[in-house]
Amino acid sequence: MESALTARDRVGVQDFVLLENYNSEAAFIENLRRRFRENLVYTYIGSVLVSVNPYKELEIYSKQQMERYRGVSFYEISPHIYALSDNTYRAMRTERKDQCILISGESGAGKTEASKKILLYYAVTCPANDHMAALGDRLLQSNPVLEAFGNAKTLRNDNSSRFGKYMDVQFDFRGAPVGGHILNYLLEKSRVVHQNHGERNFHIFYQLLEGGDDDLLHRLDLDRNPQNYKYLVKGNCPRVSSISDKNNWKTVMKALSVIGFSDEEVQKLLNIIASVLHLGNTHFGEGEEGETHITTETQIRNLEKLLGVDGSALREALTHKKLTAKGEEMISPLNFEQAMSARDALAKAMYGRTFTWLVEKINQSLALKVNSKGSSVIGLLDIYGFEVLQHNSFEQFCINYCNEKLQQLFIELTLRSEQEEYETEGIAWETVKYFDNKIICDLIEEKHKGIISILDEECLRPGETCDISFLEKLEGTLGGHPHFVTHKLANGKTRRVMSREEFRLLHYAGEVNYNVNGFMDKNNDLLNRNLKEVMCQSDNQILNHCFRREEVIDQKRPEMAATQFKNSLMKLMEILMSKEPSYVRCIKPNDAKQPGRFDEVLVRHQVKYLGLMENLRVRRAGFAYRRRFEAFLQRYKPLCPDTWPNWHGKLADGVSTLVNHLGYKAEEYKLGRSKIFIRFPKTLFTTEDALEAKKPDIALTLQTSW
Ligand code: AD9
Ligand code: MG
Repeated sequence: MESALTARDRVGVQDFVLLENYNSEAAFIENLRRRFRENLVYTYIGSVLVSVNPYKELEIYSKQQMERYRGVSFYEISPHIYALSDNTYRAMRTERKDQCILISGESGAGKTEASKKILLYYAVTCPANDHMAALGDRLLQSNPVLEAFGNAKTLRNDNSSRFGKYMDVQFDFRGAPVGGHILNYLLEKSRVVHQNHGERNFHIFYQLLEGGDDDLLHRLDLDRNPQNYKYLVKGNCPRVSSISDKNNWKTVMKALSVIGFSDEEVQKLLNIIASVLHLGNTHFGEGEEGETHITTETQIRNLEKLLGVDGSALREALTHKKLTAKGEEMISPLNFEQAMSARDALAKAMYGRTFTWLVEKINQSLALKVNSKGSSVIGLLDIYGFEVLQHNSFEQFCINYCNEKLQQLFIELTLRSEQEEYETEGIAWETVKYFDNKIICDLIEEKHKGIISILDEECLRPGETCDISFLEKLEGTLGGHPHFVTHKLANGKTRRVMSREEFRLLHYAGEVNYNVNGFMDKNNDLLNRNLKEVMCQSDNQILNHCFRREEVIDQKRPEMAATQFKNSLMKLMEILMSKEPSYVRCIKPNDAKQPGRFDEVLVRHQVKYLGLMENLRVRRAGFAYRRRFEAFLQRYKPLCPDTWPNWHGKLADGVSTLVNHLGYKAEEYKLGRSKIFIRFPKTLFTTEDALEAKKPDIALTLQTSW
């Protein structure tokens, strides 16, 4: 048999805290690489799970594997997403405290896959009765539906989530899942009308065209070729080799029915999806006086039929704007550009609001049907990772802001929990230096002075405002801030590498240049009132639900997009703070979406911005390893005649006897109130080797995973 040392050399350590040189980024990455080469995609940093996307199906997610991890102590078995799921579940059950699992990482790193695996683990391993079994099904089926409408092929990920998702799973006192609730964040609506080269619109459009039967397409007046639809051709990428739109269509239709959508609701939903495509094909002509008219009557007729709206009212609303000035209503014609953007705004609003309706419907289906006393919750957060594209806009600004907030929460909570553990164990806390990104969060969200406030103010300011005037405002207020840069240098000269339309934020994860073009429009997210009126009058129940009369009557301006997002993030932070967090930090090994490739530069960057080295330093603050007395004694008791086969005294005394016998020196370890803390990995390895020499079969569980 291979010795423990060579096994460790070959496959690295299963917990980074056991790295000899825990300050070395190179050692960290080498450990990841070794494990990745051996298909060991999971590694711990204490209780944090680091996961590297294998980009291939591994045989580690079977039911048997689930059974292996069920009820087994976290550290006694190789790291796995199931171990984390099980541990979280048991913590919820035994400590009766709500839990949450925060999954982070960049686009394509494996967040959504991880969240699905966690959900599947609960659906399979938790107790259930008939009612619960149906609930488990509905929980699982919510994924294909939300992915069809909220995911798209991007350059980074063929199945990229274009919305953030937080899902609560509620368990009853017996530990059976009894309910669920989803919160969705900021769908990337701009994708409905525009896609970058090599990217697609949301999956559902292609699924419908590819999978819908002839009768359905005939009823919706659609033909099968995505290239015939303006909203689908921008990326020039109608098909994706890794995706079967046809099969996924079937899955989605089945999932909708399992969740409880009626046939009629599905029909109305598809009417809206088809209408978005017809809207995209609606064109305008310009008259001699600059007035705009619609040149594609068929599309208007289709919309009239599919949405149950009045065609002439729609025609008017697409080419005119209704204003109220001094209490009087005025109609003013739109020019060509304005009409195009009114049309796009309508498509985005229809799609975005329908997505929210879908989530609400799913929530109704998952809602607690029985009064469940003593229930507790596990929350799952799968939210977009930090994004740096070639061209970064409002969406990236919001996404990266969200990641700043999550990083802050991570720092606060890991530091807090470490500190608390040291305190409860009665061990002196050694301060660890780390970068606190609060300064960047403030830069973005502070009232009056932050970027979001300035953007809102600029959007509300009467008179001539534009994206550039917004940028100038930013410069005026924030110039000189250590994390904010524009082309203007303090000495009045200009920075040549930056465009005049950009500002740069120095995020905790790296620098990002944002182009201000479109910021004001996207933040305003305005839809002309007369278009809203037409939608309100639709006889499609979904649209009726999405466009309320009150909205048209009430002239109060709703909150702007960035502020809405900020407020929903604040609420999310509160939810997460009230729960016990666990973390999955996902890493993408290469940009080519290929198995077996480990791009060191790419991985190093992610290790940096996920704050993993800091996380490790905090975790190691003095001690490499810690275990509860009983777990430590149970494992190593064969090594000492006084503790073998059983120790009958106090646990602390047993551990003390054991480590004395093993010759641990005073500086090598400390005993807390319920745990032993070991300073150096070497001490533990020597003990493990001794165990392996004595009891090869016992040592195997730990050793094979090293
Ligand atoms: V994004 O921010 O939504 O764009 P995610 O969610 O982080 O991104 P996702 O989970 O969708 O990434 O993973 C991307 C692809 O990697 C998947 O479609 C799979 O093909 C692949 N993947 C991810 N995790 C695993 C895994 N554990 N095993 C096998 C995986 N393949
Ligand atoms: Mg995802």
